[in-house]
Amino acid sequence: MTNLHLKPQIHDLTKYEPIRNDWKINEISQLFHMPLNDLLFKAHTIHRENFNPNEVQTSTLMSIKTGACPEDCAYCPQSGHYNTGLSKEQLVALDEVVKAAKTAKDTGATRFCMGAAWKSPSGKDFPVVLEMVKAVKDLELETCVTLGKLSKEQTQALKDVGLDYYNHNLDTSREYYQQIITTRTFDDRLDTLEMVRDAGINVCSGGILGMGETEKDRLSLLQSLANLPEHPQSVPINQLIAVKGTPLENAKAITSFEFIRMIAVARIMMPKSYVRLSAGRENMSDEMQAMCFFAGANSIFYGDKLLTTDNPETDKDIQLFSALGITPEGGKKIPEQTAKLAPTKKLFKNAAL
Ligand code: SAM
Ligand code: DTB
Ligand code: SF4
Repeated sequence: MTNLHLKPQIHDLTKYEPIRNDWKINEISQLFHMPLNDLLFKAHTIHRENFNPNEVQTSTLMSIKTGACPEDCAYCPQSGHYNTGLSKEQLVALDEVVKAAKTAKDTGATRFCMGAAWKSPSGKDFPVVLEMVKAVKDLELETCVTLGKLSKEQTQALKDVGLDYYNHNLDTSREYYQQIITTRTFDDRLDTLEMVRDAGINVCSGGILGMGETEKDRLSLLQSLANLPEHPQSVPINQLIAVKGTPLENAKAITSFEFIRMIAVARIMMPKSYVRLSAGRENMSDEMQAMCFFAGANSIFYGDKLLTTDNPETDKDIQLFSALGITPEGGKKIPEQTAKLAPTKKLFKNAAL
């Protein structure tokens, strides 16, 4: 006798999945459309095989050069093509970066990511960025930079100073790319990713959901990421922050279940990558974030600011971690004085008994 409730069989959902770089769009679509409980169970099982499910990696962002970017990315408040009220700034000073990195470390972050609103780094500013990477590494933090398109020499110079990660997102599908950005191509992005990978720097590459793309575009983005010669070590999944003044200010938001499904599918397709719940957490409930962690997200941007927009306050994230029994990866205890945790702690003391 068949029991319909047991279909698909539990062993189908817990089947060992090898690392693959040949995903077909119809397979990805089948995953995406599984009953939610089956999809979550499969993603979580794979997550547990590869990671401690109660640890989340924490990265803090800093904008080291803000605004007036020559690129026309339709989502970006920093593009010089749109009026979003941001003023053009110069590269920040090295000591400001060191100060912010120290604060990030003291608050419990393990990686410090520096972002610049450039098409590509200039000859004048690039050596200063190398100094920044060295200085942040000296604080025993992991380093990440996102500077736009790189030359081969610049990539090697970043490797030589010990850069750990380079962030360079594909952002959307190849098919939808030109609707979002006209000042560069999808292939330009792949070229830089190839150089970074070949130089032996860890790749951080992901995208944005909620830019008016179709479901097929979303699945195609995951396909492009997972079918790279190596899975990116880190995969940031951003929910669009619809910033006033950008062409996407009125874009239709992705639903929470679609977003959670995307996280689960990313986890299944790239089992050993860190999947980062990135921009957009300000608009997510605690419960939605908890479901994303269950579905396999295991990294966040941590700190009150992303680059130019707001992120949940540090204390709020500490409370969320506490409520979920999650600890920041790296074994570092978040310092007590940064955590105004009294109510949550009390709640937990009672609940544990
Ligand atoms: N200029 C570099 C580049 O584009 O690679 C680095 C900085 S850029 C701001 C880094 C990433 O931030 C983008 O690739 C995009 O995924 C994300 N981003 C920018 N604006 C966003 C927004 N409004 N909502 C969500 N993510 C956004
Ligand atoms: C990524 O994927 N998201 C981050 C980081 N990489 C550089 C940036 C999010 C930016 C959100 C808009 C802003 O704060 O300007
Ligand atoms: Fe410039 Fe990066 Fe913003 Fe595009 S996403 S406008 S490249 S800062």
